[in-house]
Amino acid sequence: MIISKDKIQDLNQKGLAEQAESFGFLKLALDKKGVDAETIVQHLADFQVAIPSWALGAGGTRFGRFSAGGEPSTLEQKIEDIGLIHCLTQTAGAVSLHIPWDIPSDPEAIKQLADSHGIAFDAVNSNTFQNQADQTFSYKYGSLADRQQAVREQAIAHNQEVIRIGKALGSQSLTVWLADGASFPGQNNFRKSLQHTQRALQEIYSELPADWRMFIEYKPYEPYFYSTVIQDWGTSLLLAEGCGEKAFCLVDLGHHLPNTNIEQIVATLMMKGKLGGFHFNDSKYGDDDLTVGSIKPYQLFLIFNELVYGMNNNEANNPPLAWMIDASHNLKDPLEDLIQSLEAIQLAYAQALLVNTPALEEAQIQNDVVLGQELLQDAYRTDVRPLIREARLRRQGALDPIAAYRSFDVRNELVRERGLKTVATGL
Ligand code: PSV
Ligand code: MN
Ligand code: MN
Repeated sequence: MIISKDKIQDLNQKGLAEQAESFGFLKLALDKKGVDAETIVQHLADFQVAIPSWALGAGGTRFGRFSAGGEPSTLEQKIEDIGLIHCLTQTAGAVSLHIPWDIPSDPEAIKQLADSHGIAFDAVNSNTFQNQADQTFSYKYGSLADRQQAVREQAIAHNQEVIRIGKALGSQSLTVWLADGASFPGQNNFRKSLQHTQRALQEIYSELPADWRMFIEYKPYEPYFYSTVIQDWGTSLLLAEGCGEKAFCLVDLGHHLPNTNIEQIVATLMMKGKLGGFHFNDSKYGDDDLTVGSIKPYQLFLIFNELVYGMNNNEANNPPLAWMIDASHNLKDPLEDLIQSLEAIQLAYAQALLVNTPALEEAQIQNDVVLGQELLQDAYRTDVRPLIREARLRRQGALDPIAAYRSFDVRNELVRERGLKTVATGL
């Protein structure tokens, strides 16, 4: 075993005194502000984010792909990789599968393996943006929105199959992201595409088990560059409402045009009780899928501020959200990248938990614009790393997961086990 709780505990020893000191110091400072550090630590320890099965290998671009070496080539190996991340961070307690990239041959055995690593099965993702070897009709011009009924039926049947696979694994949600769109004016009829999509989603929805939810993801462009059928949160909401109470919108951070106010979208959807899932990543230009928090950490904090507000106020009974990292690229070791993303998510969450909401509301009532900004930035500028380390420590995770990953020489161990020229299935 490359990593174990015992090995982690041994490694933690030399940092324990320093952690006790920095945590004690911050706890006192927060006490003075009326903030209970213990409650925040508990929230952080409970917070789990799903790892998508397609993020464990090096991502590629259309210009090339550079393998990380030791990449997982089976679903079992993917679960093992998530097990490694979870063991270190104690934050990655779920996996989100992509079908057909990860069809389990023996669902019971996979469930047991995941269970042995403390990993649950989060949303299952369907794929009608690629053709599969055995399919009859092509998705070249569309799937759920396609003008041909036979293509739509094939795509509907695929989604229903994904639900069946997810059921066998204990998943309770389906995420639908559609590539459907057009690259040239005149290519598609907007109205018909949307109507086809709505009816197809309704059919998929009708097969959803009673305790399941359906997440409808939106994206403004790519792979098509003139129009996308589910282009924004409004379209996603329209479609979700057209399906029923188990259908929700899914916000992926990278799926917005530059400068979109994503925190406002989050607030609106939660207020309506219609935010179902959240995909984390970061970007400078578009759907860049960069490491969470690597480019716009303040935006991430502002988004978490709205998420925390929604969770605390149980707005319109918005259900607990399905959290997932949706990022992979071709430079870093993918496991180190995911560890960094998890850390960035925890940082933003912790900072948002520090916001003095009553004072902020009072500042808003008084039109004290300066104080409103001061209150938010006071939380954002607090070094919350001792809280995050404490949460990990209490769950027997690593004080410093990246340092631990490197000290256990994980990547080289994986290369020794699996080889250097490996290609993980998926994006
Ligand atoms: C494509 O943009 C995408 O990244 C979507 O965000 C989906 O969630 C993901 O692929 C997997 O289908
Ligand atoms: Mn996504
Ligand atoms: Mn994306």
